[in-house]
Amino acid sequence: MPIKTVFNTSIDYVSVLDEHGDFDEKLGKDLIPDDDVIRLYEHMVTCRHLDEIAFKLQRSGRMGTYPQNMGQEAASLGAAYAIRKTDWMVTCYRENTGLYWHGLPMEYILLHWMGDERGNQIPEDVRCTPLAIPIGTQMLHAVGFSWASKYRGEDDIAVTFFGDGASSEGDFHEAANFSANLDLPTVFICQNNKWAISVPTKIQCSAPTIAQRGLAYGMECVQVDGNDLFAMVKVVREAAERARKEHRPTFIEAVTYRLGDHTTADDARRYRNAEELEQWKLRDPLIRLRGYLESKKLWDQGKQEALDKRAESIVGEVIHRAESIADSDMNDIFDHMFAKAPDELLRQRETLRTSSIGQDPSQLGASTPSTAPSVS
Ligand SMILES: Cc1ncc(C[n+]2csc(CCOP(=O)(O)OP(=O)(O)O)c2C)c(N)n1
Ligand SMILES: [Mg+2]
Repeated sequence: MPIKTVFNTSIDYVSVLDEHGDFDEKLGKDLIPDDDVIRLYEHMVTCRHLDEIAFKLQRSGRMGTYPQNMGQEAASLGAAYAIRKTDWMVTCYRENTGLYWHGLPMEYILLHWMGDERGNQIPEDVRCTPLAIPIGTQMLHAVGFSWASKYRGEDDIAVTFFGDGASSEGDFHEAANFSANLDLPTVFICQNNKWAISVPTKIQCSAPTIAQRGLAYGMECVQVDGNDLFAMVKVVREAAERARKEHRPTFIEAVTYRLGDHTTADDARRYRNAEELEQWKLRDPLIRLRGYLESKKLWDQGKQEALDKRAESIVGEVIHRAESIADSDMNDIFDHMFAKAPDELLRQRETLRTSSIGQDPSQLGASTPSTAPSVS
């Protein structure tokens, strides 16, 4: 029997506004009205400002570890703009710009990184989940949301974000397999920023694209310029439509770059080449969008200065709200795990209340002395 090809495919790369400022009129036609492009640019600038200030808050001891989002703003924002507020955004930790657009108040993410759990108590009317720090877990949660939506006969979808590193986790493969085989409305967006901390993408993915990982599960797959807001809106809109109407998942690989360190606990200069960074700075999504607006005479230096001032004041208020939140009730750390707390927990609750924690010998596993030690 002759050999025949049973599978043949290719992966498209989508770009609308490229790094040289060239705009594809055909692909970009009616994609985003000018007024919205301005609002989206203003939002990106404000979020960049917050990102820079968050870095300084960590450096001055006012916040814990923080992962900067700088350089990756277009990917999550384009997606958030393309979906509905009733859809779920299930993210990791470099999607602040999209989450704020989707409705999450900005101080929540600061509170999260300040170690305050109230930053994870998402308001009821905002359809997003707390930031997922264990790499990859959130993709499975997204599949749960999309399955629930289909099961109830609703048309909400779930859009999940993860990194290139996360696409090597078992969680991704389980989520993708489940979603494709059960026909679930999930959009998988991999932000390939070239690095998983100090591990370059090419040593944990031997295939030429990450997008093709989705092919194995029978999904539509596409690679997109993740620093191009227009291209992101285009591919996510198409994927959302496919999810809503056909209940089919899509895998989108958004090619981007993190311009900062992995987190404030990292120093990327130790493993990343300075030249690579300089090249990607030129592809900054903010520079690109500003250039687009200026070329259409929709933006100028005066508007930029006014925006920078506005952003400064918005960010100042956000930080004030995060830092002036009332102290939480110490009992909160005991009260939300069990319907009926076990005795040991109740004992800890009581000892904490009387400030005796660490002084009770039985808590330290030491036997209680029969007589008090003499003090000479
Ligand atoms: C399950 C798990 N394993 C390891 C880590 C440690 N860790 C934190 S971030 C990271 C790399 C993630 O890389 P990627 O998915 O590409 O996301 P990026 O940080 O580049 O946005 C690792 C290994 C973790 N948080 N969770
Ligand atoms: Mg990465």
